[in-house]
Amino acid sequence: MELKDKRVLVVGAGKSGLAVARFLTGKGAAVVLADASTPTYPGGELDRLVSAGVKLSLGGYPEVKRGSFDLVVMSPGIPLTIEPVRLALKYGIELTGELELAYRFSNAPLVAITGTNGKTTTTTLLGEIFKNAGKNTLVGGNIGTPLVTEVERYGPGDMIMAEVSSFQLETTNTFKPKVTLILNITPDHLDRHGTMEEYIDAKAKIFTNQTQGDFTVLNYDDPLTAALAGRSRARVIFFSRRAIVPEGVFVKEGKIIARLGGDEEFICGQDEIGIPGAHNLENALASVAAAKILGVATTSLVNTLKTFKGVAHRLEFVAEINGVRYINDSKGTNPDASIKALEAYPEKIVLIAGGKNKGSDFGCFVEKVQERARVLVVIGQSAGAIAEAARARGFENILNAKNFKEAVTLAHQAARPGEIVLLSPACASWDMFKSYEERGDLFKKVVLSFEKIGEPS
Ligand code: UMA
Repeated sequence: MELKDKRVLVVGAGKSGLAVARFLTGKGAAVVLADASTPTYPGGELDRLVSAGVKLSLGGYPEVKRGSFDLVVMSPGIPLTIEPVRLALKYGIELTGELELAYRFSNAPLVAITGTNGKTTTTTLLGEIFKNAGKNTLVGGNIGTPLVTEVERYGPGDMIMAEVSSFQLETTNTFKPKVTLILNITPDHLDRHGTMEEYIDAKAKIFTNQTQGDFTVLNYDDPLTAALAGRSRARVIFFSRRAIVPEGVFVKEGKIIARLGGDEEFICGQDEIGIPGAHNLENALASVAAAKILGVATTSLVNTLKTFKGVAHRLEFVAEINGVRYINDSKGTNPDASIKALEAYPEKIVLIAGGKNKGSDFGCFVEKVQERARVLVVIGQSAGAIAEAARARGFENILNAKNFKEAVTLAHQAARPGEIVLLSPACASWDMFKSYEERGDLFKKVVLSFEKIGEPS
């Protein structure tokens, strides 16, 4: 892809847009970086880009006219319904995203991981599996490090583990990973995608360009995911914790078995996996499939499965204070993720939930709340909707918090020894925070302040 002297409009001056602007400038393109608002970066990132020749259009997009740009690169969080996209399509200007751009400059075999839930854990686990197997491995994508920043440092003997979101997949067209994984598909981001069909179609773009020499790893137990098998031209490998699949990775009498290409191999016991919960067993099975497909030695693989303890903000243990365990699951940003978090613990739970609603239905979520929680603390834009759904099912022990710190304090005061205080909001953080990381970090900070003084501050 020739970028020298190309006139490129980069839309969105967040993590993705800044990385793309930097990359394109390095390739000699003439870049305009645009954003609907006026983001500020105390570290001077925008000033550095301007010094490197990038033109800024903040607080609004520039007008896209016929012939005004050669390429438009979208940030994943920006819907494709905005005016610059409409005009780019009208005038035949190429439209792409950071993931596609990074792919075109990549030389290492790529494993792409998507799914409504579990993608960050699985991407991190796979990164550890390949690193511990001696491979120079890039871990990036939706997980936080834009791939475009690093991709050129990795060659054919290395590996790339890419967490990819439906937003990123929407703007791909030649993206063709060696191995793709779809972990599960449940309703999420419907405010952006409109319907489940469109959300599924965006996810399925992960394997659109794969051919016979490639692999598509799918969750056999999840009907919407398993149904995609017929749409991939790659070799489909299933993973399942419930059924014995003809080809793939499954659990038989508590043992994880990989049955691939006619060979059957015992990997390890399911209770040897270091991360808790049924959903994490699925993440581990998917990882075993990808690792075995790409030739990782079983001893090394098992060693990582045993020692890997999970990622921050995903069922992350924070502290135990007066017999109450505090768990940070700020990455529970949709109802299904939070249902899985509620299922991961046998103890009674004081749950903190709420945030920006993405068009989700809270019906199944509040059923699980009723089953597993004793107290529900609601916060944010969707506090009313969650409380109403819970009351409609007869759950009355609901506390309303004015702000996030108050929510954590109320949960702390309500919890009894032997219980769990769980932050798993079932919603995005964007009504109160910049990111789920910021939300989880504040949760940890407030909890740790209780530990220090014994009482809420
Ligand atoms: N903006 C506009 N117009 C709009 C909306 C936003 O100009 O209509 C601007 C905002 O003012 C802001 C910028 O766009 O300055 C933000 O762009 P972005 O939302 O694409 O966010 P980035 O900071 O670039 O981060 C993105 C991903 N964010 C989203 O997809 C929402 C990050 O995933 C990813 O880590 C990063 O690129 C690097 O690849 C986060 C995420 O929440 C973790 N992902 C969603 C999820 O996991 O559910 C999909």
